[in-house]
Amino acid sequence: MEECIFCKIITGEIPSTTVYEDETIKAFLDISQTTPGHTLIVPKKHVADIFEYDQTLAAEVFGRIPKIARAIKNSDDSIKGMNIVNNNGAIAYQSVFHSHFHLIPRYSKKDDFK
Ligand code: DGP
Repeated sequence: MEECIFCKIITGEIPSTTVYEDETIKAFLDISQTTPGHTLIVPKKHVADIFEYDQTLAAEVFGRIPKIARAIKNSDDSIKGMNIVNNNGAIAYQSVFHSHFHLIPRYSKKDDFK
């Protein structure tokens, strides 16, 4: 996918701050930090949205979320919880059409929710 921003981030053509990476996924900081540590988990295979996942890709991507979520939480004692969000389709506020999961750390009951 030549024009896909996230494909370019995966190849390193566009710089990003990597949180975690293996053969299947890359996790990097969202350019627009809803809260500090806001991370995107992106499959390296270009799939537009969740409707394009097969069982194998679903297991690979979903299976890695808890480990990355734990690593983010363990990196900062003040993180109390996390929103895990996946937008599918423009109508559901997806803006980058390479599937991804948002991990948004929460710091207190009334944190800096944007
Ligand atoms: P969504 O609206 O769910 O499709 O989220 C797309 C997210 O991608 C949005 O929170 C901003 C982020 N984003 C867009 N372009 C870039 C970029 O070039 N680098 C990084 N790190 N994040 C980006």
